[in-house]
Amino acid sequence: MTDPDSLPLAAYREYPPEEMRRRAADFYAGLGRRRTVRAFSDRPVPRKVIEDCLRAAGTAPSGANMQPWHFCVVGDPAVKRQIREAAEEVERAFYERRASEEWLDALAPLETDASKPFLEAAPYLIVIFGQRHGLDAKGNKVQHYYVSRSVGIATGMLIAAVHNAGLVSLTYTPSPMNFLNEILDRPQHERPFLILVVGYPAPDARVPRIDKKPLDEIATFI
Ligand code: IYR
Repeated sequence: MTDPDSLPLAAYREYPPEEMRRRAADFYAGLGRRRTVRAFSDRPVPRKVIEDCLRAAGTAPSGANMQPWHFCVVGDPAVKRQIREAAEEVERAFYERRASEEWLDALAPLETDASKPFLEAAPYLIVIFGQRHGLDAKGNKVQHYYVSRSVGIATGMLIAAVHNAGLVSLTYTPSPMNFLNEILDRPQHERPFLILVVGYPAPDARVPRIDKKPLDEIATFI
């Protein structure tokens, strides 16, 4: 029996093998140019671009299609400043006390420290929350499934969308992140997942000399 609520797969497009190979290679070449950037310009970015990148992220697959995410887009300079101040406090504790020597050694090539000027310079901070449960129209809890996987997938798609638009991003995770619920007035059943800092790179932006593992190190064909 055909499910009466199902639809034909109208949007699917098959490409001839040669075109498929070219598209896969071109997509890799494009994503391969993405770099995480920590020095942002304060040049404004059209809000419509951010909206479409968020719409792209919102197409992500999720457990039982619950779409257990919320994207809080911070453009207000006063709120960005609040986030910077709270984050730098958390980071000072991290760099001075909480981080192990091993962790600090692993971070050394990135040349990070507790100072986070990008949180005020960048035009947009997209604070991504995962919702442990949903709420229906009557305020009853709706179970969510595979929340961290779902939010991780949506975040990956957002990063790719931002890159595709010609902007740069930084995946930023102060720890702990619960100060974001207070500043952004998000309910306790939403957990901050990460802050995606988005904008143009500073004209003098530099990136660490790091590389990605080759295919034979990251994949096994059986
Ligand atoms: N949140 C800190 C430390 C940090 C941790 C990891 I794992 C990184 O990949 C980079 C930084 C900071 O942003 O400085």
